[in-house]
Amino acid sequence: MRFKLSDEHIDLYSTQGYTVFRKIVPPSLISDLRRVTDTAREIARQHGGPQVQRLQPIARYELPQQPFIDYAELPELVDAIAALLTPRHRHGDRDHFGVLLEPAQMPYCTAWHRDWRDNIPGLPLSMWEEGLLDINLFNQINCALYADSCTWIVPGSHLRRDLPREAQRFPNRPIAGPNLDGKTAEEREHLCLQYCRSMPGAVQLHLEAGDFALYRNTLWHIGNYVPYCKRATLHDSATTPEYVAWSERAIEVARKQRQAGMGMENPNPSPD
Ligand SMILES: O=C(O)CCC(=O)C(=O)O
Ligand SMILES: [Fe+2]
Repeated sequence: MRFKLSDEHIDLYSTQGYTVFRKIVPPSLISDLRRVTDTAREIARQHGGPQVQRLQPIARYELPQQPFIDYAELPELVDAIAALLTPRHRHGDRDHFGVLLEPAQMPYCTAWHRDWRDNIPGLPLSMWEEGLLDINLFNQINCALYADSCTWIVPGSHLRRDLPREAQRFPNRPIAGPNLDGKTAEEREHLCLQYCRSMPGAVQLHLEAGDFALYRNTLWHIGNYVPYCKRATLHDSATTPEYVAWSERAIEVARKQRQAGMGMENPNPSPD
C-alpha cells in the first residue's frame, strides 16, 4: 500500500521534533540498498578501521550509484517530504549523504549532543540559536535498511534551549561520553546504555527495515552501537539552499574562530 502522510506525522514533527514514515522504502529497493551498503561497509573499514561509524558522502566512493538514485527519486518520499516540510526540501544528495554502520569489534556510543552546537568547536552559539526554529535548517534523516534502535532522542528539545536538568547533567563542554577505557565488550555495552538512560526525558527510537525517520538535529540525541546488531542506515538531510549556505558559513566561521583560539562555547556557563 502506498505510504500516506497523516496529520499525526505533521503534529509529531513540529511538537516533538521527529516523525517516522513507516515502511516507506519498498522491499525491492531495500534489497538493492543492502547489497550496495555491504560494499560500503567494506570500504569504510578499509579507510577508517573496524570501529568506523559511517561512509560519507556516498558519491565519493566507487559504489554502484543506481540504488542511491532510486532512493533519492522514490516518489512516495519526495511527496511526503514536500508535504511535511516544503517542496523546496530535498533528500538524497549523494554529495552529502552517507550510511551509518555498526562497529566490527566493540560497543561504543557518541556523547549526548545537539548537532553543530555540541560537536563543532568554534561555532558561535548565537549563530546556532538564531537558526534553531528555522524550518529551512537542521532537518536530518535516518533511513533504516535493517532494524535499528541505535538512536536516542529527547523529544521536544528542538523547540528550546536546555532545561536546567539537562544543563545539570552536562555542565561542561565538550560533553564527555562514558569512560570505556580498559572495559570488556559487555561492560562497555552496559556503560553506554546507562549513559543513554542518564539523560532526563531520553527515549529510544526504534526503526524497522524500510522506515524513514526525519528529525530536527537540534534536539538532544545520541548514537549507541553494538557490533552484534547489523546496521546500514542512510544518514541524510532534507536540505534547502538556505541550509547548504548556512552549513558552509558555519564551517568557515568555526574554522576562523578556532584559528583565533576559540573552543566550544558553553551554553550553560556556571554562575561563578
Ligand atoms: O547514529 C546515529 O543515529 C546518530 C549519529 C549522530 O548523531 C552523529 O554522529 O552526530
Ligand atoms: Fe548528531
